[in-house]
Amino acid sequence: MRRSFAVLAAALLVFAGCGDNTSGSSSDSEGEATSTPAATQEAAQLPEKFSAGVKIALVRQLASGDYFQQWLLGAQEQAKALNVDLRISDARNNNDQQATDLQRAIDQKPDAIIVDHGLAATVNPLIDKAVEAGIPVVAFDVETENPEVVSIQQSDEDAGKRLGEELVKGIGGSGDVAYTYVAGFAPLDRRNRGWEEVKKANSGIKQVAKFGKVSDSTANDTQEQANAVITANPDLKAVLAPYDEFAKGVVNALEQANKTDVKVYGGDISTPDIGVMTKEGSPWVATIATDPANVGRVAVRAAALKLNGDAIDREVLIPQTIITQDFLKENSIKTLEDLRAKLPDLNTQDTATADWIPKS
Ligand code: SR1
Repeated sequence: MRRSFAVLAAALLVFAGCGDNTSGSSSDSEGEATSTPAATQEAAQLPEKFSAGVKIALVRQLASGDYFQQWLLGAQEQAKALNVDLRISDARNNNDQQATDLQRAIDQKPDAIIVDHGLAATVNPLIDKAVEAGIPVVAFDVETENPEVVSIQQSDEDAGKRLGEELVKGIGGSGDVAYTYVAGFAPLDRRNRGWEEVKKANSGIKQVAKFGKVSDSTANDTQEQANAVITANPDLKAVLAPYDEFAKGVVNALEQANKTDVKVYGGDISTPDIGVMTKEGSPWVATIATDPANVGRVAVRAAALKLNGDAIDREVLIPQTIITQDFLKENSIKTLEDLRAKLPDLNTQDTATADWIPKS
């Protein structure tokens, strides 16, 4: 009886007043019935408020590129398993738009808000406002100090350091290195701190250029800048590009310039990234990464715990793993699915969870 009420209620729920760049992704809004046997079974085991359906606003600064698409798939999967109506907005790297989206989300009084990336100066005043309004907030890749907010990140300072060390090792300890970095994005700022540490400890490393552009087409825009950097620095030994869209842009530029002797150390992983890394003669020799879909699932679980009043640490750190081109080739890894099978620890299913949370 309770189960049929829950299914009916979930089917009727509509999140009022969505803006143009806002879309629903719950099983309801996508037309995938919550009354499928699996979903119904899971919903029946959820706390009362989840059985009736809860609304979580996902306010994104960026959504384009492999990382962000995979992240969303994971978030949607976990939301479906929790009977969560996930309402998504994408500001397409327009910070004013993200502020508008976040204010709109607050006005709609969802059960929780997930802020996915965002400039500290833009999102923090609104995050504070949401907390004051009693809305649980989870922030992914945001520099936030509000003690009520669950802050998730991918151990980025450590990742920047480890990737930098891998580069130093790969070029024999010294040489000209170019670096892609745009300040203001919390994960990039944190990785930058790790790289700064590596440079301090390795006086033979000469950083000859810093470039990169985050946009709706980051890889293409970064490639244009990389062309000029490659021409101006004939002795370049490596490029540190700790974001896959940066790395892809750099790889394309190197290939166009026929520079086969420059190594690329990237960030993130996806099926297309694996294709680029394992292509014959690819300069992309190593990447440091999480499974982005896993990170999206963790963010939704954290919001679910928070809104249910369950305990959760203020800081949630997801570890990154160095994945080399050799490892991918030796293990015939062609897709993210293959990689997950080879490295099951990429799925941190014990992070931010509880007995009542279905595994997705
Ligand atoms: C523009 S920031 C891009 C980064 O955000 C996520 O942390 C991904 O790892 C990506 O590298």
